[in-house]
Amino acid sequence: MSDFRKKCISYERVVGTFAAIPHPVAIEVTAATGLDFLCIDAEHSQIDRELIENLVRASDAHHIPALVRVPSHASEWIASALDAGAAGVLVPRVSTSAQAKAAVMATRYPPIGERGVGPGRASAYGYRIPDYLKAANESLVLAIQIETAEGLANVEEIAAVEGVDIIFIGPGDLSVSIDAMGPAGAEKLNAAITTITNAAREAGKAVGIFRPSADDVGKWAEAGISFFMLASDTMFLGASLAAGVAAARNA
Ligand code: 3PY
Repeated sequence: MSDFRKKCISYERVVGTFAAIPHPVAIEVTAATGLDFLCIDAEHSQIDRELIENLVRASDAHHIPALVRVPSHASEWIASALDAGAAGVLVPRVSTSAQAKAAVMATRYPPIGERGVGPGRASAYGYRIPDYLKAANESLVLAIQIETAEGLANVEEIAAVEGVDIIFIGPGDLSVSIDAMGPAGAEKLNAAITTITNAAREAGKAVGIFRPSADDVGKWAEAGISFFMLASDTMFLGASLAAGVAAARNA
């Protein structure tokens, strides 16, 4: 099993960020910061399949596991990200156990799933297929994202699906879906996050969450969350430049 999956499924705290800038230079900068992983965001960016492979390559050069948030549930996207050498996938908008099972099927080789065998970068373009087939089910991380009212209602059945490693909470979409946006919705949103966390931990799954900053990571860690996606490269770039500009103007 990869060290990264071992850490994830044993509830060790891991901290990463979304990589949304479509260039390997941004991956090199991000990968050198001491984080545990990064997640190439192909859902909310202009990153395409060919670029995913180059971004994974850049992350590998720094020995940082690169997950890919695929833009859809399509097995072709999951296969392509994994064949490119991603350490795992984050599948967004999973609202039913059937969708969670389909993600497992696409991510795991038989006998657990039905991922197709291809001579991609992950298996040294076919030279190491037997080794890769043996290692992949044990080493690849499957995170699925709960971020809808339907997903919240079905969380127990979703969390029970075998082959899923991490239940990842998307608070932004969830707050929109359950009508809990802004400060007025904070209590309702926090209750939903707690419900998902408790259901997932009850089912033996690790829990992840997106946080725009580290401000309340300690609080959510105490509640049982261990996988933290801290903002994104674009958010950090904007925030730190804005702070620097403001400081320079006032110096
Ligand atoms: C959310 O907060 O909804 C997310 O998907 C985080 O990217």
